[in-house]
Amino acid sequence: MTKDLDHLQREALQALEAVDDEGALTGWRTSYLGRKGEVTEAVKALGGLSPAERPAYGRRVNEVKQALEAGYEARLQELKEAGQARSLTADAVDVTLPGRPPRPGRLHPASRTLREMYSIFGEMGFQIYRSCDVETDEFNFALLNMPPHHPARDMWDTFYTTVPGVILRTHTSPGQVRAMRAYYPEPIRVILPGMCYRYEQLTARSEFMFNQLEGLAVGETITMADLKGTIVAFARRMFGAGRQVRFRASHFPFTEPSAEVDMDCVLCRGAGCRVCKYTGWLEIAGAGMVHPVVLENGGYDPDRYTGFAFGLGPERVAMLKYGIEDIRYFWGNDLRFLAQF
Ligand code: FA5
Repeated sequence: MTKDLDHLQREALQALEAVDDEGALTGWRTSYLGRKGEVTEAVKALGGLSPAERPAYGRRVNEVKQALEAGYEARLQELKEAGQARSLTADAVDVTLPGRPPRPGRLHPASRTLREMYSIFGEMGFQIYRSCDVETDEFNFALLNMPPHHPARDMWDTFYTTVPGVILRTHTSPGQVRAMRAYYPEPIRVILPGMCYRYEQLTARSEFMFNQLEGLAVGETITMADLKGTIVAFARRMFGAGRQVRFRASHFPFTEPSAEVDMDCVLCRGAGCRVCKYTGWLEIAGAGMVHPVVLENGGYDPDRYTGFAFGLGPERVAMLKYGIEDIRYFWGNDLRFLAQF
């Protein structure tokens, strides 16, 4: 009997040497050490032996079982190591190859223009005041001297939310009252940038969403001359020294007097061309002296304080600066356009 066990051990260990992958190793284990495997059967045979034969046979069959189990573990380890070594050579990375350069992002032309405007106004002492994109009817219209049914509201129709009286702002001007209430009774010199939304016919010059940059100065000695000086300095810093700026009488319910600000055409320098519709001038902003009613709504006594305000369109400024023909490129998300900046 023990001779058979010697034979079994020799044969199993020889077979183990020939095993060269983990699948075959599992098969080997089943046929020798599995529930119906040869070693298991040999252990079961113990029951049929005489009491005299049992101790020697039992000891030997245990030795065989342990030798095979140890052989199995050792082979498994060898196969795993060989597999790892193979994949290290097959999947090797050549670390000396040049890397793929990451493509850095860039600023959107509107953000770029806004930042340029921040730095110009920043040098003139203006701080940035961030107001809300989602506004109330009260701030967007009523506090700016446009009570319900005021005809000027038609010019600035907008998007409405499902909450009555809550709208997307049509201009950055509601931020004037918010800034005044935040700064009162200090003098104010702020710019208010951000998105505005309008129910608007889309054209090459008009979008339904666009940025504005509002300027607001309030103090005890502010005059129209300060407004003109500020806008002229901005135009010359943004578009080059020697730019001509003119103020054309206009009307906004929240400024008195009000003006549209024009700059001589960047293309023809005032001679007249297609871009300026042969007038020689391009409109860059709405502006004026803050209306006494608005000063009062912001908490400032209009008998003591005065202020100026203006509203610039950064996309329109960028169109002039970079010669962009159609404002719809800005939010069309076409990389061929955006990658040029
Ligand atoms: C206003 O929105 C006033 N709140 C401006 C103002 C501020 C006047 C402070 C007085 C004092 P207006 O609707 O003209 O005015 O817009 C101002 C600027 O925003 C325009 O000159 C233009 O540059 C830009 N803008 C207006 N509508 C659009 C549009 N649909 N698409 C792109 N830019 C626009």
